[in-house]
Amino acid sequence: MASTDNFKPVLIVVDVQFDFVRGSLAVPEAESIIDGINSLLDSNLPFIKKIATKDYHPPDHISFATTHGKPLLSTTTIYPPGQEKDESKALEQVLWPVHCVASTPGADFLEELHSGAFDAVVYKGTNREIESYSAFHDPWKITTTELPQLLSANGVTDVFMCGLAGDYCVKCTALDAVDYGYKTWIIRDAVKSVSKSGAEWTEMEERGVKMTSIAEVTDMIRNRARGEREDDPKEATTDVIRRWQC
Ligand code: VGL
Ligand code: ZN
Repeated sequence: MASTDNFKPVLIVVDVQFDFVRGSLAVPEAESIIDGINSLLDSNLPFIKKIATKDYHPPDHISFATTHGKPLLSTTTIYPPGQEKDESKALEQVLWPVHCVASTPGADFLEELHSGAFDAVVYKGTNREIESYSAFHDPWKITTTELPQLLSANGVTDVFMCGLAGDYCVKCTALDAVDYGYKTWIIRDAVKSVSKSGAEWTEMEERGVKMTSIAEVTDMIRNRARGEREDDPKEATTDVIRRWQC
């Protein structure tokens, strides 16, 4: 029996940029996930959109240690701009090396990434005073990217995510995707984290994010998309089905 569910999956490839792979904030083992991500981008899996995100900072961004004259990986307390006295809005910010500065090579997609496959690129962290790990909005919801609109306008049901870093931008984007009501999946063998602790996977699973793998997602998306087509009498021609079998 063909399935009757509505299934409109998107792929979000988070921050596969030079600085996070071989640059100033290289994530351990990031090189090892590039081929897998390219295989997802190359496959003619019926994602309705393939979206990239880019961390894209001004040179004196609030998340940079140099901006505060403090040691790398120390922390500082940040507040929404103009609300520096509001302790209820205080957040602890890790101070990073300068990375992904807008219009510099460090912010470019990794050269080997098959970036021609992307339908859209979402930029985040572009405001000097505001950090945003999530590709949806900053933690205070002062700024929002075009991602929420992009997903809702396309009737997306499921968000499949891979990229860098599992414990920062991938995690925050996944948790927001859940909050926006999307069924959210992490393609586990296509993500690497800054820290080795692994706490991010438990945190995400506790919040409703599902874990999957490149192999599993490939099967799931082919089968469910085919089921959708078989339900639709107008489309259930041999040609269409053959096309969806890849
Ligand atoms: C990220 C640290 C700082 C990320 C971005 O993409 O996960 N991590 N800025
Ligand atoms: Zn950043």
